[in-house]
Amino acid sequence: MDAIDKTKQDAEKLAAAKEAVKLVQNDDVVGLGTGSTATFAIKELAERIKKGLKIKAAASSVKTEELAISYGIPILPLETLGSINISIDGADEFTETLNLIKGGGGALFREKIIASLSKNAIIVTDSSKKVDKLGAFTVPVEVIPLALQYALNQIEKLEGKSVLRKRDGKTFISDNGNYIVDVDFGLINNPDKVASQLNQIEGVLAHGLFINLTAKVIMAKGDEILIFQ
Ligand code: ABF
Repeated sequence: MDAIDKTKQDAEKLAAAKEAVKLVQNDDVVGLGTGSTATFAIKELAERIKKGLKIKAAASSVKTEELAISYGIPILPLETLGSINISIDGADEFTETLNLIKGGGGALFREKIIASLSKNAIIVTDSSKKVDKLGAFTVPVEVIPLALQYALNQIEKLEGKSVLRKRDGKTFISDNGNYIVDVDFGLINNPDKVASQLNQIEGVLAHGLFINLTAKVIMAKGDEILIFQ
């Protein structure tokens, strides 16, 4: 992952977000991601709505829902949706094969539901997120509280080093009332295998390995827009 300064990184996030929002069409149901890059996209979408675009949206977190409502974007309850036309979300890492790590913001479960429902799941990133192999960023795993110790034991058997996520000194609680465990697997040679091993642990609601869920990554690098699909 290349280190880039924050101003440059924000300019790239905005450029990628703008490019993605161009793909939204009238009457689409749009899945809204979480995080700073997705926030740029939500603001851009709000601008297009002001100019007459008609859409409805589904939010991947309470924070995103509040933001969207503050911009007057109509929100549909996720549980009522059988499909989503297009979703726009960020990522913590991605590879050219369109595998991702997501969940740094703790919204991985709803983000995964939105990506799974989406006919066109678009990821928007700055140039720091592209990696040859996933795993420098730890894999977030959302665990139902009463299964915590069991899940930690099982993750240890997979040779993952777990850290229970804290925020401001307190245990972080997801929008769904669960814990997030950040797991260091080192660089991951076989993300498919790790994803399916994590899926088999009782009490794991979701993990941040997004495999075969992405249609396109739009990455800005300086003044360039690069598309991976
Ligand atoms: C969400 O926000 C997450 O899945 C990912 O963890 C994070 C990326 O944040 P940012 O766009 O702020 O880098 O998309």
